[in-house]
Amino acid sequence: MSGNTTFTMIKPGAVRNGHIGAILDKICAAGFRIVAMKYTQLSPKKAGEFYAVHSERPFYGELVDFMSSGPIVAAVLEKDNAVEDFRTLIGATNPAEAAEGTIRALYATSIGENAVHGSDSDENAQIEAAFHFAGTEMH
Ligand code: FUP
Repeated sequence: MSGNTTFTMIKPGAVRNGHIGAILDKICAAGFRIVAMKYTQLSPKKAGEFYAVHSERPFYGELVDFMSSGPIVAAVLEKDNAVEDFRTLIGATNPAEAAEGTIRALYATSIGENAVHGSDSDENAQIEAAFHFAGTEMH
């Protein structure tokens, strides 16, 4: 059975370009409930830890630099079928391939600077939510 929790980050590019409000609007309009949220900045070390699964990939260095380059919004979201529905809402990793109207189609500038993160499994949603919000009460 699929879970009802996912985790997202509005990435530094989308924050710099002034899209926080529009992105949160789309998330809420799609029926997600924000149960925890913060405006924060990842250190290079924390960004490296978050994306450790990609540490052998050629884009890892750029990804870590980008994700630690400015403030982000991190949030835990609830909805039925949260992981899959959120990935549908954000669209493909590469904005050139993202379906029309998706958050990445609208606000991403490249595959590396693709506006938002969305967990890819229920298990990772729990791990990623804990990474940012361990000890925080969810409402
Ligand atoms: P997604 O689950 O859609 O966020 O995509 P991935 O887990 O495959 O990739 C995580 C992040 O790595 C992306 F958001 C951006 C970066 N990335 C690149 O910069 N280049 C690539 O070819 C693939 C991913």
